[in-house]
Amino acid sequence: MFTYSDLRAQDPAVFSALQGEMKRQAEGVELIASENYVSPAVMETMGTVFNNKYSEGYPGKRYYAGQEFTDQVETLAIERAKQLFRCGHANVQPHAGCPANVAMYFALLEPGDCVLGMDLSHGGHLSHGHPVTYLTKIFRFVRYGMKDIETGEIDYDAMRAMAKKEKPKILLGGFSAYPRELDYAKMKAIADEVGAITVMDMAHIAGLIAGGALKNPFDYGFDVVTTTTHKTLRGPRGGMILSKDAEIGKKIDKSVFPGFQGGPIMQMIAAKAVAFGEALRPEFKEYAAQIIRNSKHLAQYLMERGAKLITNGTDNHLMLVDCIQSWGIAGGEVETVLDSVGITLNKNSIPNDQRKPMDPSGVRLGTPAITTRGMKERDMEILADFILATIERRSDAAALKNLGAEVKAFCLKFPVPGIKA
Ligand code: DSN
Repeated sequence: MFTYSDLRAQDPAVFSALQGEMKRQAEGVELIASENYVSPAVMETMGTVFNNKYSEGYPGKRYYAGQEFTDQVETLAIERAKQLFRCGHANVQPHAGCPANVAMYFALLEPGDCVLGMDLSHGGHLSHGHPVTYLTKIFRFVRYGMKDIETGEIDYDAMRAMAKKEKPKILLGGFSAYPRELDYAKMKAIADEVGAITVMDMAHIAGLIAGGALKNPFDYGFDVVTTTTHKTLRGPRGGMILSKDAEIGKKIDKSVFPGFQGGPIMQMIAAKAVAFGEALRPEFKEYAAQIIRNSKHLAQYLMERGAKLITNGTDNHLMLVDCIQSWGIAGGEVETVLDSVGITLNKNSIPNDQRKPMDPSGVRLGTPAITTRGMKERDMEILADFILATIERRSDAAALKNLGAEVKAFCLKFPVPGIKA
């Protein structure tokens, strides 16, 4: 456990906010599908003197002197990432997932080139070419989506037709709100037909792939995989770009630095090495499998009690609930009332949503963080009962107060790593 004694003495205002956040995390349920709790060792590494070093370049080829130990930790992170995901090259310097995707596009495309990616309203991500991003000023994004929202099956025939018509240079997989698995073999075959590079943004499911609970796109011949390191992979906040071979890796490295970034954040790279070391251990396989068992159990339990889930279930760590169909209220209202009892999730658009993005019909929830705390299937039922009771009694202030106390008592049985309750 950390004492933060220097911070406490020097800056009471920041310490007080930190104390509040630690209490919030310990006493509440974290169901935001992209969040997790890192181990004390990863947390410790993020606060080390590696912060003090400038290390532009790559191990063995830096611009400044004094890189003996930064080279050691970056090499460890690279080698562990390659081993974890069975690929030939890893760049561990991207500061986050969006910068990783931007560097990837510029490494592989020329201005005006086309990318065929997942429909954003079917679960795709902003960095896959949402019109609000500057990416769309430079590259042309076209879309594939689900054939059937009831099953979540991707329309691979439409994907093939679109690929033949638009001749994309990249066929892009990946999502932040899609509860099913992609058929990488079919995607690779379509890409090969039109000469496209295959890229998977596995940010949400990296830990599930690392733990062997979901398929690895590299096993199906994918060329490049981008990711964040802090979601299911349970590492520090950051990004990473993996490639199947050193040839593509060279282009990626040039694009990350000096193309887009300056000095890498070395304490985070050291923490990535620690997190990847954890993910290589046998117990991480069990963690990944339990995330999915919890997710499927929670999904089933909620559906049996009237919740309408997009695709009627889940194959991964997340589920998307249509709140209008389930309970006759919008996602934002569900988010707010659950937050009031200590259950955190996020409002989310659903496919073909009739409502605006800031006031959508759905909520997204996921099990990576609660699984890290040690919750199992029976606990999913308790959580679902809290969720359903909170929504049902949303106008009853006294009931909400009692529910908040019950949620807190329940959570305190599952310590958050590194936080003393
Ligand atoms: N913010 C992340 C998520 O919640 O999925 C994606 O960028």
